[in-house]
Amino acid sequence: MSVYVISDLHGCLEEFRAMLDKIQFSDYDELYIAGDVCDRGRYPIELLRLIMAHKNMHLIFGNHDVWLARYAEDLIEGKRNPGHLRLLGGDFLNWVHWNGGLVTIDQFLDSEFTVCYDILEYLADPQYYKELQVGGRKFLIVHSGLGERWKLGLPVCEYSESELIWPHIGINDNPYRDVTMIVGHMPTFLYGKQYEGKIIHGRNLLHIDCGCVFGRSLSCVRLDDMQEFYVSSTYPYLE
Ligand SMILES: [Mn+2]
Repeated sequence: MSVYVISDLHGCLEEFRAMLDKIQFSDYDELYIAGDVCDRGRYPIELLRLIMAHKNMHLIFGNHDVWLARYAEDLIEGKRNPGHLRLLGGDFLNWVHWNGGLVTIDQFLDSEFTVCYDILEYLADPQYYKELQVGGRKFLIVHSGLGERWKLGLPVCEYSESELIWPHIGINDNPYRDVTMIVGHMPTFLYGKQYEGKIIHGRNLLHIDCGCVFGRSLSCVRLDDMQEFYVSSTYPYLE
């Protein structure tokens, strides 16, 4: 049995399937997804349903998962009465227009009601971080890493939802000396050309969003031996 971590799938179903093949993922393994299953990529809802169908795949929420959770009920109402969606303002439009939500919304609205309600229920009990121990080593998995207060070294349970899903952290921003933090959220190429499509190793901190939906790669880490796996992206390369 092995424990894997992956992040920022963003609808990249083909790459995700290729990764499961590559790591030979089985019913005896566990996979933690460090947030952002939906939006931007081609198959967000199908991907989410694949994850929901596996009891050994665990979603830790990112900012994009929060958007879908927040608006799932409105989208169901919108299936019955399309005018309802026009009433939704600011943050909904921000998701639709600037954050790749349109493809998720479109596919959600095209799904059967039973599927929509399954998704609503699945997203109703969010996890924002996961602490675990594998092979004597302690890990903390959290979508963005910790917010501005990270230097205070507060226990992770003291941070608010938004501090765990929104900050853009530095390469070494981990206050915990004996805990390896694993984060996504910021595609690694944004930290510099030398990190294109690769995991960044900070101080006790792994940045694993390798920018699959931006045309780089999908990465996955096996916590038992810290081996890294990569799958090439099928998406266009975005500067
Ligand atoms: Mn994110």
